[in-house]
Amino acid sequence: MARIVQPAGQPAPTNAPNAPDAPASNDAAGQANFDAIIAKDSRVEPKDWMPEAYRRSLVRQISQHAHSEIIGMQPEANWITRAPSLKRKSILMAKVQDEAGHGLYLYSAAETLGTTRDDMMDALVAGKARYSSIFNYPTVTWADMGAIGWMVDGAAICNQVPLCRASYGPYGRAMVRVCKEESFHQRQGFEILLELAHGTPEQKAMAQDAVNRWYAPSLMMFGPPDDDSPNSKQSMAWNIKRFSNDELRSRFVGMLAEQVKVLGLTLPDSEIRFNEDTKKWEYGPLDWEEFKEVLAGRGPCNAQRLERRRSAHEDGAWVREAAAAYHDKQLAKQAAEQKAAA
Ligand code: BYC
Repeated sequence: MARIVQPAGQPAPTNAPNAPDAPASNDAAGQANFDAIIAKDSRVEPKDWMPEAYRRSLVRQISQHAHSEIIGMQPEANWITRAPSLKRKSILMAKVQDEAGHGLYLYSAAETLGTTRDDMMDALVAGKARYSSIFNYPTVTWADMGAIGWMVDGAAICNQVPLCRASYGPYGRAMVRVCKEESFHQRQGFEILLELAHGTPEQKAMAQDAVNRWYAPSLMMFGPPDDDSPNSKQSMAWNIKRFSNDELRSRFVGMLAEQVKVLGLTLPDSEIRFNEDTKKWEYGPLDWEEFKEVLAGRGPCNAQRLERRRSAHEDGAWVREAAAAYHDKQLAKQAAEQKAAA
């Protein structure tokens, strides 16, 4: 097993068994320690030795997750200036701001694995990083804010509550706070739809249309079917993922099937049923070709989302430069003070 070497600028803590100058013989002890942590269903922390494949897989998943939160701000930000009341506007602004916060917790969690935020951001703006397929669909009416909250944040909760128990400590802990906030997001979306569904016939039709459009893409958020999910098996063996993509999707359908009755709306799938034998919710076929197209960058809004992210990144260059200049100034001040005191 190759020894993990921290990238430049990210020195491993000196007590880390995988610090660059640790002897290679630590690999066997590190692996044994790692295996014991996983077997006990305990937590791996940044200073612990971990297999490189585990580290890579976590960076893959956590960075994609962070990018999803940041790109996910765009479809809803589209409606901030057009929200139907001051109250709705302030709620939506707070929600979009929360998503930025989620991105920051997650980038920080990924940084503990030795990757830098700059590298992750460069990969995103270069179009080399994944983010959730769902954010490549347009938000065409106000009801889409309801459908996103109810279905997209609802799917996120189903997927992320088990991630609170992910074996990697910083990821699991970030998820706890994220899930609390997603619960609020989900309820505000449900409430938007509830109000529209009990409004005028036009408002009810708008709510139904949004549910119809967001239903299938929100089911696809859980990833490809299990047979077509190359990462699931290993991620589950490492206690990162706790349930398979199809298992979580089925639970989510069950949640929607009950809640949609309260809304007085319907789901655009006549095949939804609870199978008493398997005790699982079943649903009609999803268009996995469409999913692949979106992942390949050819979804309805992929180009627009990336372009917007790129220009926001460029527009923010002066902030990063100012922060770096301030940091350098503080270091110089500290050095001068130390010199004077010596
Ligand atoms: N979209 O082997 P699989 C939010 C990729 S934001 C794009 O099953 P895995 C919110 C997958 O990455 C919350 N790509 O993978 C924000 C893999 O490609 P790579 C978003 C997808 O990792 C703002 C390949 O397909 N949530 O809530 O075992 C406003 C094969 O898949 C997708 C997260 O990010 C997809 N839908 O399982 C409102 C959750 N699905 O990496 C709301 C964290 C799959 O091999 N992530 N792929 O190149 C996860 O839980 C898991 O990574 C997944 C996929 C379940 C998504």
